[in-house]
Amino acid sequence: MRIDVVTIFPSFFDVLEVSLLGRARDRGLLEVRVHDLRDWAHDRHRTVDDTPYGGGAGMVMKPEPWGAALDAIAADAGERPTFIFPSPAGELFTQATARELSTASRLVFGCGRYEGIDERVFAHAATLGDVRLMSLGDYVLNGGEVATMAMIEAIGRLIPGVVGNPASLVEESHEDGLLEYPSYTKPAQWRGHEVPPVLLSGNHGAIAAWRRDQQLERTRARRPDLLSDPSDSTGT
Ligand code: 6GU
Repeated sequence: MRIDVVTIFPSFFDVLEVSLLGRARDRGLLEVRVHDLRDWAHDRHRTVDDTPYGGGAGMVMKPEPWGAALDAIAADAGERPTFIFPSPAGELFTQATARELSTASRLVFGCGRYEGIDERVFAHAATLGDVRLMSLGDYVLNGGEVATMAMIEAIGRLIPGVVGNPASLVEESHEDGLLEYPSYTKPAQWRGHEVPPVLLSGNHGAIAAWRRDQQLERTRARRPDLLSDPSDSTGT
């Protein structure tokens, strides 16, 4: 997979080098290229924002640098990429979204700042590829950079070969629509807290039943919204 990121803060993405995804890149599974939006701003001050038509607070990102950046990246792709614009006004990014996007060959993340990007940029991007506005949840970040990092990590670790043990991907939170069961390791007694005895029993059937029970109990307590979703696949 090839991922391009357009941002006014390219150095934000330097940490990708040192993470799990750095190794994915070294193995040729994932390439991330980060571009400075200001490289496509051609006035003396490399301006990327302006005041909003209709008035209001804050600044809006100008369409021209975005248009030039997306044109150049789409031309280089040689196929129609999927453009992802992080936005608190987007559709919710979930594990299912990450799975779907992990099969794409070209993703382009457009990181907005200020009060947003001129709306016409999304219409133009739609002439070059698929466009998705994606939100991480119901809270507001200052810009798309942190959200893009989170989405790249969620998507990248689902590319076959990126995570060493594929079984660890199957058993984790959200893959089966439930929260993950609790985990323990040695010692069996620690500061007066003990490991649930069933896990020391060697009875694999009882362990599997206990873990499923814990998943349901935690999900009911912490995320009842996951159980009431009629589209869930858990049969609960
Ligand atoms: Cl994707 N972007 C911004 N700016 N804020 C957010 C978000 C995204 N998701 C939740 N809050």
